[in-house]
Amino acid sequence: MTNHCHAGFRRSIVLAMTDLGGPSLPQERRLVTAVPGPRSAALMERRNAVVARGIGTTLPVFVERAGGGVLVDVDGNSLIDFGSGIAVASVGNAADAVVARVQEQVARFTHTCFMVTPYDGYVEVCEALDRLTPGDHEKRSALFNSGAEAVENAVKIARAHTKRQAVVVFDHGYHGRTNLTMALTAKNMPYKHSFGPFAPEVYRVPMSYPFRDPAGMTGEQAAARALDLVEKQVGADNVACVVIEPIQGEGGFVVPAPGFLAALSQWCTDNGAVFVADEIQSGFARTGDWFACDHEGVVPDLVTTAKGIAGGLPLAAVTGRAEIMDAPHVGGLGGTYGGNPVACAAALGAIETMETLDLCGRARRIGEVMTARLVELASTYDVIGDVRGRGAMVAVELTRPGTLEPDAAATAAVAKACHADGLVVLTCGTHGNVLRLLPPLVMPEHLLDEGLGVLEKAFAGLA
Ligand code: PLZ
Repeated sequence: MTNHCHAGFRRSIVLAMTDLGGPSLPQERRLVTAVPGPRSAALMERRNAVVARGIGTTLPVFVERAGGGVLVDVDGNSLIDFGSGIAVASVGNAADAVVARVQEQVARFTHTCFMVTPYDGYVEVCEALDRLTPGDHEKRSALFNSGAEAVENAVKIARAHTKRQAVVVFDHGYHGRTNLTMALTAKNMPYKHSFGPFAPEVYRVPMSYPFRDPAGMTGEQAAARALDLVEKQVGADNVACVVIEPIQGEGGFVVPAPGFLAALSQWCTDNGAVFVADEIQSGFARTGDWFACDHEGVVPDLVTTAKGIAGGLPLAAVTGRAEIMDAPHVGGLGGTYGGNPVACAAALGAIETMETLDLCGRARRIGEVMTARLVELASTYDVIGDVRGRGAMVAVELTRPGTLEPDAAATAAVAKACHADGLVVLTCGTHGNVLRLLPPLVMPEHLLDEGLGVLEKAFAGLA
């Protein structure tokens, strides 16, 4: 079953929008100084004097405006955005419907605390989550501020429901930077190093990673490899939940072999554990379906969402089976800002944009264009070991030619060359050897083509 989203399924009632996807910024790559330019460099100096060292910077370019497929910096350079602020600005920056709804809401009220005196925007977002997340069972949602907070709450809910403690996660998995989610996250540097001790009762097992697994290993076999360890080392009866990104994000855009997710989900059903899909990076039209789980018809018990849900405002959610979601006692879940009214207004604008512009369809088209070009690139440059992903969530993994040995240096060099040439690309992967492409789904096709051209030039420059 594939649950593609339907254009126009939800009509715009509140706002008269004539120009939904039409960003007013010129959609062009334009370099008028070196990148970074002098103004960005000066701001970077100010930044370094007051911002804690622990907060990193991928590209020391200060942004002044952004929209559609471009970021315009303080020196007047217009950069093509293949990052979307780490898969957040899927509807584009300052998308018309997001701006209009946020402006309307911010002028009426900015905060009451939903736990004190509620408001309808929160309810409307939960209704949308109910409708859009996989499965047509009865659902409930709870709203939070960040992805990590959503994952923490999914674990709380699963533990309250099952009255068990163990949490099963996967190699290369990423779930956040809070104490529990650091424990769930695989990679030490930079996320965990020196920040322990970490939360207990977290067990990591092998992921299905077709590029690195034994040739021909099926999804079912990879699931059996993982679940055998769970049964022997944890005990099925102790497992509260299995938490997995259906396509891994920070860990390297790892797409598991078909059947892997379904087998894990079935095991959870058979063993009374909760199957949690962390769709924080892969969700909300990014992969060409509303959620990555839709692609294989997998229906998780709980889904965590954030990032793309609210067009850039901080909002996150846990959505799932009513009987699981309602396990915690009244007052057991919450937070001062969770489901803030302005963030909810933004989410309603973002969801409306995704439906009106059929951004699922757009993500599939972007995926076709990117994948075709990258596969061609891989046939030219043997440092590209793998091209993978789905929809507008695509990556290349760089290895020493003919081996599985990660080539982080080449990856960093390509990213650096792209940045200097006006293309924002991000890297990821446990070994830092994956270039990931996450353009806004409203990226005009001529910019997509031009961005891929910049990437090709960067590979040519490696030789
Ligand atoms: N789960 C699948 O991708 C956030 C992290 C950036 P927050 N990924 C970007 C960084 O270096 O901090 C993410 C994710 C998945 C959870 C999270 C956490 O979401 O909103 O960053 O807390």
